[in-house]
Amino acid sequence: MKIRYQPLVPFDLQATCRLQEERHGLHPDDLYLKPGRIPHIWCPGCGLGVVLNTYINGLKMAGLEMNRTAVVSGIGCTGRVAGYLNMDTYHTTHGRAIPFATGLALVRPDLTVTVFSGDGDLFAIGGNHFIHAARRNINLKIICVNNFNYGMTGGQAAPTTPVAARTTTTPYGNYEHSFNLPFLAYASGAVYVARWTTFHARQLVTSIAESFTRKGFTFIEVISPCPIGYGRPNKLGSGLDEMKFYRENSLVQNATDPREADIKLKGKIIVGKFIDQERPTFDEVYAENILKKFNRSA
Ligand SMILES: Cc1ncc(C[n+]2csc(CCOP(=O)(O)OP(=O)(O)O)c2C)c(N)n1
Ligand code: SF4
Ligand SMILES: [Mg+2]
Repeated sequence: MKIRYQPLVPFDLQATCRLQEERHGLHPDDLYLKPGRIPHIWCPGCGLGVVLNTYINGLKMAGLEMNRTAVVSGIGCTGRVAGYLNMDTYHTTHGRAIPFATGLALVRPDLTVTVFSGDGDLFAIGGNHFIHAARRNINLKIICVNNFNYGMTGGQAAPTTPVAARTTTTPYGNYEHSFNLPFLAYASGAVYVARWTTFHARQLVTSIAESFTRKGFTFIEVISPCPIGYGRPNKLGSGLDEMKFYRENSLVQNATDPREADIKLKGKIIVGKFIDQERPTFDEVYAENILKKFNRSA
């Protein structure tokens, strides 16, 4: 293939559209990104670029067509992924990604619907939607980027902020117990539960690809650096320092009982695939128990 190098001017829509029409860009993954949207808004050292890249590679590994997939996000730095991916994406209101995605997944069971959002969006304002979608086993692939705070709005405490961690709203330390997200997902009914950090990019790609092949509600937590909102008040250094911390302090323990996976400030982080089980999905139960009565199929 002939590669023509053409420097991209930020937000040069025409140049990126041309590259796309030619079906090549400066990087093969450009095809997965909406023309003209790069550079992104994320801070230097933020982990979100890694997570976006692993999602693209998860699609590739699973062999999923972009026109058979959709991404729904809420509001937050993480929620911005929806604006960058070149597929059907929906940037919904804060905390409402799961109900929006539920409707989409129910009317379009042929699509793989991913909910891509932050810890605050999915577990603070959106927490109620999360537990009920998991309980119903709606066919949704959830990727939650956990940076332990509300990054976008200035580093406030979230339900994931570890005990004693400092944030703008907990300047003397947070003394509310934080959610253990894999345990919460499992207890609510998720069929697939994994946790990785942005340091574990390869394992994360495999988990994302694997989750696409599972029927029902899957949950992947990605621990990700937020050097601005969380790293700075907790003296964790740069984004790269947070990656080094993950390398030195993560314990890969597949099949860990999720209740053992609590995270403590500067403590060890247990990562791995924790749960992989089958349970009838909402669509299956509905078809079997309701539609059948009216001689209708899903
Ligand atoms: C209804 C409503 N309440 C509050 C906000 C303000 N708000 C925007 S993003 C956000 C928190 C985002 O945190 P998180 O989901 O963890 O995403 P991050 O920025 O850390 O990736 C809040 C509180 C809003 N946009 N809408
Ligand atoms: S505030 Fe944090 S999460 Fe948001 S872009 Fe900056 S580093 Fe990333
Ligand atoms: Mg967050």
